[in-house]
Amino acid sequence: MLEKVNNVEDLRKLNLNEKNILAQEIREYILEIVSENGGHLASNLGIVELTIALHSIFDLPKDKIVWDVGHQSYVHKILTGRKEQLKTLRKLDGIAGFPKTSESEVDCFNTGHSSTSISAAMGMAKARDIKGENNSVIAVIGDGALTGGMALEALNHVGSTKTNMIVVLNDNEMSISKNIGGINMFLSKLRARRIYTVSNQSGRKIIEKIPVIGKFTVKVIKRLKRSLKQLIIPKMFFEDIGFKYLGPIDGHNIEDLEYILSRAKQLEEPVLIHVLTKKGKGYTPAEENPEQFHSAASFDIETGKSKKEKKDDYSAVFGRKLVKLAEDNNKIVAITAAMQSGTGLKEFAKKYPKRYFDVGIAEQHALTFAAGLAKDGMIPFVPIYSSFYQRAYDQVIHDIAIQNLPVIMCVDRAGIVGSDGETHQGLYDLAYFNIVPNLKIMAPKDFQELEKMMEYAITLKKPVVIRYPRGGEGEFKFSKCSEIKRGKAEILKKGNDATIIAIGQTVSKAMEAAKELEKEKINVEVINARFLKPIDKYTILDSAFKTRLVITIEDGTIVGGLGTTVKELILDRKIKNINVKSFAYPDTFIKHGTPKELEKLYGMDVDSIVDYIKHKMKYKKKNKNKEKADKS
Ligand SMILES: Cc1ncc(C[n+]2csc(CCOP(=O)(O)OP(=O)(O)O)c2C)c(N)n1
Repeated sequence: MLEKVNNVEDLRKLNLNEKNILAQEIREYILEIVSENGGHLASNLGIVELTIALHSIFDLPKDKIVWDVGHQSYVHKILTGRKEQLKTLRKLDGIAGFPKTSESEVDCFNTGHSSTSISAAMGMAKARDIKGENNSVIAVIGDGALTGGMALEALNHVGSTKTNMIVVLNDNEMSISKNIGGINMFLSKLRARRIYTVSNQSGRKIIEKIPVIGKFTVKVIKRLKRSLKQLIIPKMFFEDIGFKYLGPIDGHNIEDLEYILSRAKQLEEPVLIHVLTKKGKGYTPAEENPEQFHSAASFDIETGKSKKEKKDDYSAVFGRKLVKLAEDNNKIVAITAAMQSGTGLKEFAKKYPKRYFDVGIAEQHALTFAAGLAKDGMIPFVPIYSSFYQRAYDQVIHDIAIQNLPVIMCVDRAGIVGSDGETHQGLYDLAYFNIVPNLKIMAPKDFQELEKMMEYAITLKKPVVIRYPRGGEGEFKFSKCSEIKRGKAEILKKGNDATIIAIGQTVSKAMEAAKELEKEKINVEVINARFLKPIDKYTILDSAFKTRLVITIEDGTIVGGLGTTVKELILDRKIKNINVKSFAYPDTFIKHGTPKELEKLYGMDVDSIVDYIKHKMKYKKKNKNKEKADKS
């Protein structure tokens, strides 16, 4: 069936039975691709029938579907002309793992971060109304994403303004791990209701057809139903805030889905369709372990086992160290925004359930909650991915930094993350935290230094940022780690020809480059900055005076981070004849690809650094010889 279906027109020619066969074939196809390329498997397996039904009822691009997070859009891509291209999923220059307006006109909005769909869809619905057009707008959002404040803010707005749009709530009871919180408790009450079926719908249609008495009967039944609902379910939250609630409905029954979607299409008010699905549907390992298959690296289809050798990574080191620190210090608490395993907190959660908090996909709340804990004597560690820290920027400034509260903000997945692409690259945290007063910003060169920084952060009793990358240590192995001192950099190698100042993971690159350059008799000084803030002015300026050629390296944006800070330092001192070159990512959004590919593409690999210094040294030598000749 999949062979015959290249686009929505082909899909619409199929009967129900054929659509069900197609659903199974799409599952197999996605499984094949994701087992090779890696990707968000479980969410896509769970949404196959719903996507088929959506495309059977709505006409894109006239109608708009906004996919929340967007990680579940593979089926949509298959059905909208990108079936073959999906084989390049998440590869450099291949199909993105999230909706991209640049990829197709039926991807009406770029997503990647959670809880944005209802706001964006509402904007499109209001724009339609202002323009006097007539199309449907649908937000497809998971129960996990519904825990994000922005989704609730949007529901609040849509319901009260009676905006004509549809919210499809894809409820699989899972965020990445088990969904949590009051909304989830409320949804479970709704789930407990009998599933909405076409049969009771058609019964209702028959009654509706009886003239006069039919209408009266419908009214009575409606009233009765409402009062029953109120008896069984304490509060119909969605209806109370202005939505028509339809559901719950079986999310793997295409017929029922098509029926309810076409009904919703006719209504001219906010509609919420509550769809129940199974995450990982159809692939046993993913059904049994949806968390592991939420986002998986390449794996063996038969066994479900990862093909990638499991190596230690920064998140795991962070998690283990936090457990140790918490043994001796009962003030330490840990907060996650729905990323328990990704941030290495599984063991902590098990060992210290009272001091562990999963707040849902709610980064803003996580940080202000941490501020409250810190204000009253606790020591909160808050590991959140760099790109998701963006969500909580004002909370960091307003609730933590201004009050100088000792919250330890651990910025995981800092730097290039790879295949998830531009929404997930952790390239901005150095720059956006750099301008916030009161913060101390550190980045470790290896695991050992991360542990030392965590210990040191506790002693500071001030707001601290520690940023570390996805995955493991760099190529260069450091034998020891000196004590961390406030605002002090670490000179790792002495030299006179050039100064390399690096921070975090890029320190390993600096040492590799230095080793390469030694072969050419170029002797560089390598400084591990350790702190971006406060920056170690003296160590940096001393070395700059000596070598007159300064290279900075950071896995962040070229604007506002280490490079900018070092350049300002040198300009402030009005030092002449010092060359400064910054290796950082350009002022643009960095697409998906492997970290290695992207490093090479943007000249951030060791070879590019070595080539630059070699070239500069030739120039420097020429100048020196000329100076000598002039003097003689
Ligand atoms: C702001 C933000 N925080 C965290 C994430 C990481 N994340 C991606 S998907 C996901 C869970 C989403 O659950 P749900 O919406 O129920 O979708 P499902 O995968 O279960 O279909 C999380 C926490 C994110 N994308 N954006």
